[in-house]
Amino acid sequence: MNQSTPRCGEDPPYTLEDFGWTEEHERAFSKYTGRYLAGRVACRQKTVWEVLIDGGSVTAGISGALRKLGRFPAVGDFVVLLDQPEAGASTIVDILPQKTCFARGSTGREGGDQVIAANIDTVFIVTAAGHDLNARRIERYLAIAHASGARPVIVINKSDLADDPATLADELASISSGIPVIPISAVSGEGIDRLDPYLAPRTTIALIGSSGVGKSTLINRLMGRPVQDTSHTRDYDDKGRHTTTVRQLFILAGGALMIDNPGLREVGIGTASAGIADTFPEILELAENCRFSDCRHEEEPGCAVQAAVAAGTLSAARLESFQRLVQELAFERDKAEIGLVRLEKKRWKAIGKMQRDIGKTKGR
Ligand SMILES: Nc1nc2c(ncn2[C@@H]2O[C@H](COP(=O)(O)OP(=O)(O)OP(=O)(O)O)[C@@H](O)[C@H]2O)c(=O)[nH]1
Ligand SMILES: [Mg+2]
Ligand SMILES: [Zn+2]
Repeated sequence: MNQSTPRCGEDPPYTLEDFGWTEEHERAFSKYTGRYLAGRVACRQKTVWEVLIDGGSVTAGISGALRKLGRFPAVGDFVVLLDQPEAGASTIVDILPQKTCFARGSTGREGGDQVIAANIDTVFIVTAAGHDLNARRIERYLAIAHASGARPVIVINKSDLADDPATLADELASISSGIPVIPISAVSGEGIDRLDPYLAPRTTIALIGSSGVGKSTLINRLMGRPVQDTSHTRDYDDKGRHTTTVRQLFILAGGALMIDNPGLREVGIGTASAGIADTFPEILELAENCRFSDCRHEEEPGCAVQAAVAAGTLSAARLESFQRLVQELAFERDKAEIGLVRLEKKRWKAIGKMQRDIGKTKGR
């Protein structure tokens, strides 16, 4: 943790309830009696976790058993700590069941999803007026947000730089099928109050988006004081360095919990098939009328999806984006199941089947 970041212990004393602890957690925790404490992970630095507990925070490691199982607590997780003051350390010995889990596909060869944050109620997909605004990337974020179980909200920051922020919002609304799109300026404060409905006390919001869109600037504004470093680079671009390097949970003045994340350079789709269905509901609906149940919506006869493109009711770019995500999903699943060997051959075969599977997960 860098020096400018205040430790949670410096904030007024909070209770577990303030961190979002519920009766469900209480029940799951009740089997632990003795020198056990419950807490919520606020920050992870490689092998050290900062955990918020009743009245303060502790720094902890994890038990050998958790390590062996590869169960590493994520920011936002509720955990069980074994309190060992004589050893000068606390140890995380269990992770309580997660309500939601926000993950992205890893871009490495091993595959598998990488947890970004746990127990998130709302995901602010933060983009910025100007170069970052990209419908295709937002569809990607939406797919993983939908799959996580958290509610997505699209936040267009830097509205002060846009000639007409309302038009930008309208453009994005057309790809987001009912998801709220809120233009704000973290610098001028314009539109910030429209985020209030999502900032109820004890609910958890994660900020995700590219580097430089202003996630930390937004946290600082909502905290009412500078808790996070922000970049002073004027002409930020996608290749720019990342200012925030660790995920961290903050408690806003109003009582909501907000997680700042490092900018995501690449968002793999991971295994978020249900998320794809919710992101492209109109395509799944059209596909029900295709002649072939395994239609790929390419050149098949009787394809209702292609017919909609021809009729101008579905944009070709959106269909392309859907197909790209479906292919990526097929690829990720194969990677998880059979490794990279034999992949190319299997890859294309899987796509038709994948689209059928996605149809089945719709609405789940
Ligand atoms: N004009 C304008 N600039 C903004 C706004 N919000 C943030 N910025 C600027 O954008 C730059 C990047 O902001 P950060 O908050 O560091 O961005 P970030 O999303 O946290 O970036 P990473 O930590 O790298 O992921 C800074 O120079 C901010 O001052 C805004 O609403 N309007
Ligand atoms: Mg940041
Ligand atoms: Zn079709």
